[in-house]
Amino acid sequence: MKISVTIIAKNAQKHLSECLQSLSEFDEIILLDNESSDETREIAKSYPNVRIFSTEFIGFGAMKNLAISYAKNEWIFSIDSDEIAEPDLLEEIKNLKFKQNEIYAISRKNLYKNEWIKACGWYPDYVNRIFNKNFTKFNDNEVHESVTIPKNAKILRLDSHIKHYAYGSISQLSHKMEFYSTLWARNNAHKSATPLKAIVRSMWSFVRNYLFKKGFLYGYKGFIISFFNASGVLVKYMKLYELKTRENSVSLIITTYNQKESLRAVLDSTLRLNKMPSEILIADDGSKADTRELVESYKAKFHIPLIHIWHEDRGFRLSHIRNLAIDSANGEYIIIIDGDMILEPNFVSDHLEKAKKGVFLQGSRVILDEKVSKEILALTSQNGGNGLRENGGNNADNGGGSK
Ligand SMILES: Nc1nc2c(ncn2[C@@H]2O[C@H](COP(=O)(O)OP(=O)(O)O)[C@@H](O)[C@H]2O)c(=O)[nH]1
Ligand SMILES: [Mg+2]
Repeated sequence: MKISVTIIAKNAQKHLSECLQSLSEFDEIILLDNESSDETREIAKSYPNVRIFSTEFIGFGAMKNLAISYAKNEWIFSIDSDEIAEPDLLEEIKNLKFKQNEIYAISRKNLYKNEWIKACGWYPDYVNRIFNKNFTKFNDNEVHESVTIPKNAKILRLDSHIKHYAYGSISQLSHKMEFYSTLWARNNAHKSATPLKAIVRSMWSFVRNYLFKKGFLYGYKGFIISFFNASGVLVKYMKLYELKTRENSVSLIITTYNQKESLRAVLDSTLRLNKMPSEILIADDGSKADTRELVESYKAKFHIPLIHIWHEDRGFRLSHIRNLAIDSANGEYIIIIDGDMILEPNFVSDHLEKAKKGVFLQGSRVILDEKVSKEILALTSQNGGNGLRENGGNNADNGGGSK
């Protein structure tokens, strides 16, 4: 059959032979291996119609598209390594019309521990799997990927099935729940998430699958499947909620090198922030002991950790100490400033307002001349660290500060 089968696989030895065996009539099978450490590649090599490629994990959607890009035929049959094409499916595929705008959907028999589960929303479970690669492909979702449906597409449902070894154990259910919920939360930052929504949705998911979709007919298996489904819903929304409330995890990194007086002024300005970071790290490019003493003396003034990261003075090694500080930082969001930049009170809150995944935010600075700088530093040291309270306010009024 002049169709390219595409499979992405990771540690798929358990069902791969059966899978490939069921596909032996196809012209070629592209197997894209995602860093398997088991016998996946060896098994694949023993089938003459298989071509093996490799990738790291780049997301399920992107991996499926990468596999398609290696296919020599226009028509693609995308199947997973734990799925088996049933014999009558092959016959049905042979008789398809293969019009370019047609997408063929196949129903899956999903198995839990070798039992076909027809409840819990697991059946008929149509998935779009056969299509022309010049017409469509998968979306780039990291998880829960699907074939993009163009406007003029015609989706046709086939009568025969794919057998899917969906889950073989409770550990597998729980492991996948953990993996998929993390990916989902990372990819759905635009959605809203609150603890209440997480709880209500997950309870509804359980009731729907166990009662309305008749999970109870399958004894403990129906219960476990509904339970993990519901847990998945709870955990994915809660993970998203935690990501969204990441203002609790901002690391402010301040670089310094033997500039104790200005560092004091900078630390004073951080004490006046209207939104505190969750920690401050002083990235010290090898200052003498007096800087350490200054940092020590400030620790008690903060209710957040103030951490001194220091390496030996062996020349200008600012990038290195910055990287050390970034390595030690616990925050999800990192802000780096120099040890002579006095912050406006809204510095961190402004950042959080604009913070976006994949975006670097850059601020500008108001450069103070020597006279003003000296006055500020004199005030700071005179007042034992509190002298800048008013000056800082003036700076803010003038639109100054480093943001
Ligand atoms: N679980 C998992 N599967 C992967 C990964 N990379 C590739 N795969 C393959 O992706 C396909 C779908 O994975 P599977 O665990 O069966 O997910 P399901 O869609 O929940 O049934 C299978 O062919 C796997 O071998 C990975 O990092 N994790
Ligand atoms: Mg599977």
